[in-house]
Amino acid sequence: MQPMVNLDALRAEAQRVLQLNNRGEFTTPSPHQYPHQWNWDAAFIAFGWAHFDLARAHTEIRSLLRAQWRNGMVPHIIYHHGASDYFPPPEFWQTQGLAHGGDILSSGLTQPPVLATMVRRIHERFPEDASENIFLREVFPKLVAWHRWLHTARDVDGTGLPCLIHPWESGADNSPRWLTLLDQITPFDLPAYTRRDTTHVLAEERPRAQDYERFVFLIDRGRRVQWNDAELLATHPFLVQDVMFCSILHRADQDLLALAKTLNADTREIEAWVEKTRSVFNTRFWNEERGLYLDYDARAGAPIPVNTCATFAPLYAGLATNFQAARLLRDHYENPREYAPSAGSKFRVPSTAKDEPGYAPRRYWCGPIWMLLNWLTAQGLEDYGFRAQAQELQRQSFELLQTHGIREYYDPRDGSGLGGKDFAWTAALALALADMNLE
Ligand code: 9WN
Repeated sequence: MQPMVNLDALRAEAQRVLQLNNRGEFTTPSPHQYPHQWNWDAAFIAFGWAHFDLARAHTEIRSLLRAQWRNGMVPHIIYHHGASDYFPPPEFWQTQGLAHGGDILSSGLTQPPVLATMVRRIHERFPEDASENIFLREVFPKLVAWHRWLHTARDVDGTGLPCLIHPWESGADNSPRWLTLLDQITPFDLPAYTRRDTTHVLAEERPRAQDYERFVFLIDRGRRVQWNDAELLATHPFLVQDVMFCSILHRADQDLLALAKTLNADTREIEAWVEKTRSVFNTRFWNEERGLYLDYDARAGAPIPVNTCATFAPLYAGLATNFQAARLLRDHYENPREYAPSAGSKFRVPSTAKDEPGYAPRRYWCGPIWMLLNWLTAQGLEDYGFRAQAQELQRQSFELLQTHGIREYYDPRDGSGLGGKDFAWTAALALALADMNLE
């Protein structure tokens, strides 16, 4: 028997978790493990706040954008209250005093740009609200500046598809799609450091020691060139184009375009980004032989042959043809060896295909289910007319949330909760999933 979903109770629980993590001007992802503000978490969290308190949603986004760099980048960690027991501490990044940097302590990396999409969704909830309209005018140019930086400063090959310089920029830190590349890197001159994450969460649910070493090594390479984008594109040992990041950016570009129209702003530059991505995306990422999307190692000039849940993100972006969508569904999403439930593995969507050698059902981005990925996949399924599948994914997500709590991620085998507890973006995504009217 499937448990009944009590949406009112789920919404109340989501609100409790947001309030628990509320630090006034920003919201922590979880009470202890992540005591700062994270970029894409904040975007979802702001959308979550908009269900109860529009002004609080505005505050969340204003806090995030106050940390925007002068070159347009919106950083991935913002240390509003200075150092904590989180590693890396603010000074580790060496981002202070950079001419192209920001005025608030931050990391030197960015994260997937879901913000414009969430700003549009918030606007659609309150189209006539005076404070919302002032807010929209204020943030719109900042969003454009960030997207411009992504499409230009991080463009290595004229495609306008941004390159990532660290797995943390993908948000899917230790996904096996990145581990294949990290394993080829031999760190040198590694600075001394102490991990803190495993004091909060079991080591077997977190990245391995060798992955962390490479995360630190890549930060060190970035700070040695003062986070100069041209130098990073030319010499950095990790340079990738990520299917999911580019899909999120493409959907956000389309949302930015809609916002530009609402504001009667010039649309030409944004339209050009949308058209350019449309013209290059499938050539760069689609693998006809396997019938899925693969990330691209821009340093080596080769696809990364690892099958992860990022392959469904082009549905969310509207970038797959109907034929590609049908293949993704038939050969992968519905395939019990990869993403569909199978004996001993009840829930969707595992973040890595179950038959990949790097699949590990309890280790962070190597297999566990993330609400963000479920929401993004459900959106894509709905947009392409796979309504029954979207509905089933929504139902399974509610079951996970209701039975196992608002956790950071979940084991696809039995649904047990993993990583941090009372997780703020999971709460926000529960609200987003509840908004999807799939009945
Ligand atoms: C490093 C906050 C963030 C998420 C990322 C997730 C994790 C940080 C970490 O937590 O990353 O940025 O220390 O592991 O991978 O997606 O934004 O929730």
